[in-house]
Amino acid sequence: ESTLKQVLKQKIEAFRPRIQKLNKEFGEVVIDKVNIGQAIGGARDVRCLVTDISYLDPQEGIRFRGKTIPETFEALKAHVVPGGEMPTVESFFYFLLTGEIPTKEQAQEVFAEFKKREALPQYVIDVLRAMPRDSHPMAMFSAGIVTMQRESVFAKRYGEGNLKKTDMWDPMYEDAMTLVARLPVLAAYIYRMKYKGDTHIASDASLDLGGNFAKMIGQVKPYDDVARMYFILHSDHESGNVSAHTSHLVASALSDAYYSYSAGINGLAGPLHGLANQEVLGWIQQTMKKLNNQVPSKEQLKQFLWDTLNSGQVIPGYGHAVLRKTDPRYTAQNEFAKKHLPNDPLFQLVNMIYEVAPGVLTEHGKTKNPWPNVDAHSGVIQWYYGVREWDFYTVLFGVGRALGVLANLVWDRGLGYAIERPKSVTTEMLEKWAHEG
Ligand code: FAM
Repeated sequence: ESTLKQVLKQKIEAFRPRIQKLNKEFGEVVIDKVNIGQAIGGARDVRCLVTDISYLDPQEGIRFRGKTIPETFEALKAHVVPGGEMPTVESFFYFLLTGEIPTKEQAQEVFAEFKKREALPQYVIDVLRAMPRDSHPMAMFSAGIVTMQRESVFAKRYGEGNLKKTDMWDPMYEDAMTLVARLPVLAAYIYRMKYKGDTHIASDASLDLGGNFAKMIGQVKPYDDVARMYFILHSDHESGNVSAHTSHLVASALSDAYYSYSAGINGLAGPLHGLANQEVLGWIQQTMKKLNNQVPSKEQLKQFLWDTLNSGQVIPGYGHAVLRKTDPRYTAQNEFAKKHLPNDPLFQLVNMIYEVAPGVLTEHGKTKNPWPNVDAHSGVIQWYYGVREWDFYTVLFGVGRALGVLANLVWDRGLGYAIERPKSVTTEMLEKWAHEG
């Protein structure tokens, strides 16, 4: 049994009494109240989910296991790949799951586990090939994931009829490890099949998850670091976002990781969520095209922003349901780009949008947050390195998001979280309560 699994077992067992105590002794303590606006408005800000993997502060952004993004990178310094600047996804996943920084040996074990599990079954390839080649890569990604459900260790063990609730995290962990290991291979297969003439590059047994992904899609250094950075930055954003929440909801019915994460991917595919990064690039390119590929002046840019808003569209990459400041995931990418592609015209345009859009959005007066989110930046770095098939960008997000979602699902099972079942009311009831004040 791997060290990671042993550490997890001990951590989950030590943690469980805290949840049981809260539930039994303090279950009646009120932590929020809900108003009509929230019932109509997507349950915004209602505190009704629990996760210890990450926490999103409206002002400072995400913390993974209590650490900000710069603190996370600093803490994982020993796991930076030689010659690079980003830590391995393997070490980060260990950290997300356990809250502990792994030793070199522990990260090496995760690496070996992934290698053992990563091979994409032929039947997945057959399913992908049966889909029309112009299917959106997110539809292919989701289908590929759900197709592998037949291998779920959780579903099998549950079906055997003697799986104790307190042991459920174990097969969930097994499925999570297999999925995380296979997703980069699945994503790379889709990429090469759809966009690179159906030519494929074999997985390299010597490379870590990020480095191997870069190689399999046909990229060279420093794109391996771009891949590691993307997967880590996109991993988790607490529990209420659409992809994480959907996965948690589906898993709460004791559906396995394959069903749950495929569902989460379907939510990530929406333009208000993960698809925004593809839309940002589309919007930027459209803007450049109108100016014969010249970088616009600030005045011209301002006009384009207003044109977009006036036509009833949102400015993609700006605004957030929880954040109220610039997303530190944007900042981390910005720092990387400053170092590696300072003179890239699209990068310069992204910076110019950052100077102009918050003012325009503030004047427009609708959004609660005029600042950029993660998606305002991601496409531009991909484009620079030659990953120009922007349909594919959300798949990259999906490979990364699995790290957080699956860590959460393992803990959901470990702590025995209940099937989700919020209560709905009718409009007539709302009107009655509105009338009564
Ligand atoms: N451009 C124009 N209008 C915007 C806007 C933007 N970027 N962001 C919010 N608004 C509008 C919003 O549509 C709403 O208008 P209505 O009252 O007419 O419906 C109003 O401002 C209030 O919205 P809010 O409370 O500030 O935001 P929400 O919590 O409802 O929605 C987002 C949050 C992210 C869906 C929204 O800001 C948005 O549509 N942004 C653009 C798309 C995007 O970048 N999504 C990616 C989010 C990202 F972090 C991710 O999931 N990867």
